[in-house]
Amino acid sequence: MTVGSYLQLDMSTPPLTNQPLTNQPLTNPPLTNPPLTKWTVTPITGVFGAELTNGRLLDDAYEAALFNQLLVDHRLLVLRDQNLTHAEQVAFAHSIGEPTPAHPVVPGHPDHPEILVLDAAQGGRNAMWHTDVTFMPSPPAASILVADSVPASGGDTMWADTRSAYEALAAPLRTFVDGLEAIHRITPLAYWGEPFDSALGRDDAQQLLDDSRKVPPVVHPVVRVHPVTGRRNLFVNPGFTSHLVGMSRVESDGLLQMLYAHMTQPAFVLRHRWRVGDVVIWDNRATMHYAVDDYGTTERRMRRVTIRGGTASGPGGMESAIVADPLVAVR
Ligand SMILES: O=C(O)CCC(=O)C(=O)O
Ligand SMILES: [Fe+2]
Repeated sequence: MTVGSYLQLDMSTPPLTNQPLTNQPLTNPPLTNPPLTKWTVTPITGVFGAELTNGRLLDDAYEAALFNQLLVDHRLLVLRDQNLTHAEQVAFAHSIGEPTPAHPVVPGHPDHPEILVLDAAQGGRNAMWHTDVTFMPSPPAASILVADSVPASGGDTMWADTRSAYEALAAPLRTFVDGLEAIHRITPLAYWGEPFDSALGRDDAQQLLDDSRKVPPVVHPVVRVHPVTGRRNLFVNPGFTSHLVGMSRVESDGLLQMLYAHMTQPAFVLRHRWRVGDVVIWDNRATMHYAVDDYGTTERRMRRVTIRGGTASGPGGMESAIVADPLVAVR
């Protein structure tokens, strides 16, 4: 029997209803037909995320196809006590897909070019809701984050399930957002000619402006159809989405703020309390995340590897693309 023969791939999109959240179909059910695996799969919230226990990544019984299935089913997987070395993190990334270089503009680890080191002492704090690298036409499909040093308290990371958020929108809003397109930029503030946020120092502001000149803007559908599950999710994020196409700034900012407030409601969010040796892997196509910055100058060091992904497809067939004209939204 091959691995694939017992994978339960749900390609169907269930009819969308507009019921209160508590009446929504359970999107994170315990697996009713457990695959033949060593993993014990424990859902984390009522809508997404699962902890895998009772196994080690990359050991003899590890099955990449099964792992990928669990990842798209649950959107986020937590594995404690893995203590992966840098080389093992990269090897694991190869087992589930093709690792990308660490980042389009930030240099990777000197010995492991796929690894992005996020050291709080070096400014590696990501206290902003974002989906990784959506300023590129083909953002990563998944991210693999390992904790090397964590504060005794604080320094948690939060993830939001953008699929459940989409499915819980009122029906007329789902129809409305299905047809929208959004511009994403490495430095969203720079689009409007205002890279100089008052919270930034001069060097950081200069860096933002330089980055924005190196990486052209891209357009993505606001609603993404997941390439594996066929389910729809919201695909805008405050970190990199600068504006909606064809709208005034008031319209675009107002709509995006409403979507962000909706997406970050506690019912769609989980919060991970890190221990050294943890690995968290997320489906970067259907989630966004936020690293809580509540630990002052305490040491916190993480390392990330991203898995190559494809362009996003919208419900009407719109595909992500580089934007030749950065004034695309000016009417
Ligand atoms: O430091 C964290 O918890 C998350 C950092 C982050 O945004 C990422 O790894 O993509
Ligand atoms: Fe991130």
